[in-house]
Amino acid sequence: MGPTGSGKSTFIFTATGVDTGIGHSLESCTKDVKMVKFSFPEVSNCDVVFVDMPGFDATGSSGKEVLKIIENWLYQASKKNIVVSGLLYFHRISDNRMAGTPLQSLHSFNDLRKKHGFQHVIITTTMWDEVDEDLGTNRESELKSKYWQPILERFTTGRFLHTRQSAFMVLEGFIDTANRDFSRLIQDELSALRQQIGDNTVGMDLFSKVESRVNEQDEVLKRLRIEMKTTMLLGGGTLESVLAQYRTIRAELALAMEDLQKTVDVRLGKRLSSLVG
Ligand SMILES: Nc1nc2c(ncn2[C@@H]2O[C@H](COP(=O)(O)OP(=O)(O)OP(=O)(O)O)[C@@H](O)[C@H]2O)c(=O)[nH]1
Ligand SMILES: [Mg+2]
Repeated sequence: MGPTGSGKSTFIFTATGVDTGIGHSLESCTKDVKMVKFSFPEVSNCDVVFVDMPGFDATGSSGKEVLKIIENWLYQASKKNIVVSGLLYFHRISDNRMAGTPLQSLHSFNDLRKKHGFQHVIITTTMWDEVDEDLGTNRESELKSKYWQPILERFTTGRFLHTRQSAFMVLEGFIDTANRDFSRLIQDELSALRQQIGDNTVGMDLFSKVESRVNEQDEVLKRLRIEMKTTMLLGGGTLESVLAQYRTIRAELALAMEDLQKTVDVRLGKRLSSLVG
């Protein structure tokens, strides 16, 4: 969320390659809520769904209309049990005043956040290529102490530098939390699977293979993420070899699951299935 033209759709395009509609004219571009599902095992073992919202101050619509569109989406999402893991709020670091639109937009965002009880906010600053870095850094500090801190209860900040790497760095906190939750759910599903097998000895042997491959895959994914970060920050690294290892384990896990399902009549949990899907 954020003011029109703050770079919301550009961020999604840069991270996923999916163009939800980037506006290059003076008119607001995104008019409706658009969702982009993104799957990238090197970063996360669960799908990330981006939701692109219209700008709070969209041209041709009143602020109230935009809020209604956003609120309606949030309401429908809660009815479908879609959990919003966090909110990205966009701000152009090139804005040289915090008055009018950027300020009103921040207040509207905060009202919405409070109303829906959202805790996790990442303020994402854009247009860093349009300002001198020192000037941008000073602005960022001033924004933190005078505007964001007094308005938002809890937030972190991230700089979007128009690159895919920087988009992932911005999302890191959300992705880490989602990965931890996902790993916990996988362990729950493994316990449920073990219970289904009961005292079937052959089944338990095959289950052990599935379990160890799942845990190996989890480990290799953690290493892959560290490699990704190192490669992004420093270049080089051994990303390719860890990636090859990940692919091998994934194929072995698929075979182990197939063997288990051929031998014992078990139902795999949604998340376990997604590990090889
Ligand atoms: N120079 C520069 N231009 C950017 C950056 N991010 C976005 N833009 C440009 O800003 C313009 C608006 O970007 P959008 O992504 O459409 O902005 P939006 O927030 O989705 O706008 P609405 O859909 O109207 O709410 C486009 O011309 C983008 O190419 C950035 O970091 N640097
Ligand atoms: Mg847009």
